[in-house]
Amino acid sequence: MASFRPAHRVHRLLPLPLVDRLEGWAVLVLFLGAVDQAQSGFLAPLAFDAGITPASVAVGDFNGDGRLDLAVADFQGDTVSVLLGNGDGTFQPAQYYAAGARPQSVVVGDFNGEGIPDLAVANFGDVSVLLGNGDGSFQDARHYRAEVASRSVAVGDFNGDGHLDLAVTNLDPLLDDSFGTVSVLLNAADWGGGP
Ligand SMILES: [Ca+2]
Ligand SMILES: [Ca+2]
Ligand SMILES: [Ca+2]
Repeated sequence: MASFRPAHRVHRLLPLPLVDRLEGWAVLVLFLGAVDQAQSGFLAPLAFDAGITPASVAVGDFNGDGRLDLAVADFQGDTVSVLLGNGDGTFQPAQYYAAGARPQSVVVGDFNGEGIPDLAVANFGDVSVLLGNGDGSFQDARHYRAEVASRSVAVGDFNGDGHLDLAVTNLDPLLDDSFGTVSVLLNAADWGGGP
C-alpha cells in the first residue's frame, strides 16, 4: 500500500488560498489565446461542463495522445473531473471520479514514477491521490491525512530524492494550533501494485 508520510508542519504562513473558489459556477471557462496580430489578448471564452462547483483546474496529458487535458476539482460534487482535450482548444465531456470531501484544489504529477500523470486533490481533512492508468482514466482515490481543511495543494520534490512530494495549505475553522500552516507530505516511493 502506497503512502505519503504523515503530514508535518514546516512553516507558519498566512492561510491565503492559491486558487480562488468560484462557487456557483457550473462550467469551466477557457480563454483561448489570440490567434493573429489583429486580435489582442484572449478570445471569447468557451465553456465546458465540469461539475457543480468547479474550484480548481490543472493541466496534463492523461491519455498520452500529445493533446493537453484538464482535471477539475468539484467542491460540492466531491469529485475530480477529467476532460480529455481534442487539441484544438475544445474538450470531450467530463468523466467524474470520487476525490474526497469538498475538494478545493487539484495538481498533476507522476507520483508513482511510472511515467503516467496522476492527480492529487486537496480535500476537507485529507489529500487524495488518483493514479493514472495512461488511457485518460484514473484509479480509485487513495487518501492521506493532512490537517483539518486543505485549501490548496502544490507539487514538487522537496527533499530531492527524485519522487514528487506535496505541499498542502491548512485552513482550520476551529482556529486551533493547525491554523496558519502548510503541511508537506513526503513521497514514500512505495506505491504497490494497486490502490
Ligand atoms: Ca491528452
Ligand atoms: Ca503515475
Ligand atoms: Ca521527494
